Amino acid sequence: MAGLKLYSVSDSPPSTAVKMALEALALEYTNVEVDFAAGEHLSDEFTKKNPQREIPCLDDSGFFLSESIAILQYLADKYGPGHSIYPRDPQQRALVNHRLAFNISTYYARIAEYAVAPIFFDYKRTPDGLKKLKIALNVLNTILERQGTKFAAGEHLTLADVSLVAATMCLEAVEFDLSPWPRVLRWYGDFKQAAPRLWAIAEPAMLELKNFNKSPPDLSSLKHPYHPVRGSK
Ligand SMILES: N[C@@H](CCC(=O)N[C@@H](CS)C(=O)NCC(=O)O)C(=O)O
Repeated sequence: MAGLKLYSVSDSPPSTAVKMALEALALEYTNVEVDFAAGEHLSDEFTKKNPQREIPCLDDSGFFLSESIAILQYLADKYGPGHSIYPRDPQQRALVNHRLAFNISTYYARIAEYAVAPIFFDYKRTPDGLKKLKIALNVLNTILERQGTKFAAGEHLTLADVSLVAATMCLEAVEFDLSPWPRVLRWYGDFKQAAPRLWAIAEPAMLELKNFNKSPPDLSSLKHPYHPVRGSK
């Protein structure tokens, strides 16, 4: 089908990052909500689109792409060349790419393990997980402090902020106290103020996660290949 189609889940942080980038780049797209609880992303049909069996997945007229970072970069390169969201200057772009790599390898990875996975699956929030998360927060706080800029990779909002905010909203959802990381707290608040249209996309996802954190969804009929499902036999 012609045009952009996004396979996403409404409370998914990486899906939220892609939706924010689509909005920032003023791109029209068709959203396809994937039924995670029913394991739609594990189906043979979805596996043909994304062998990783993960959400989000972009379909650009038959060109399929997963991994939110790759999707953000592709959208900006193809549909927003010259847009300040993904600067062309090699060093500025390298800083954006660094923040994106840091997010996927470390920051969101630790948030996902500590804050998000225990909402949905039979995992506990452990002291080790907390220690690793705090180290990642220390790093982001230090980057922001040393750089002294409003946004994560400089004075302009970039893909780095979009991706890192989608991760940080999970901490807000689980009511994690960010006050020991004042630069992170300030940057997160600044983003909400500076980009209300983007935050209007993230906030409902954050609130959905917040509700699920208080009252976890019933995934007991999901036969998950690797996550321990709560309440399953
Ligand atoms: N690195 C991937 C992570 C994607 C991801 O973890 N998506 C979750 C939903 S938020 C998922 O599809 N998980 C598959 C599963 O738990 O079965 C990205 O940034 O897009």
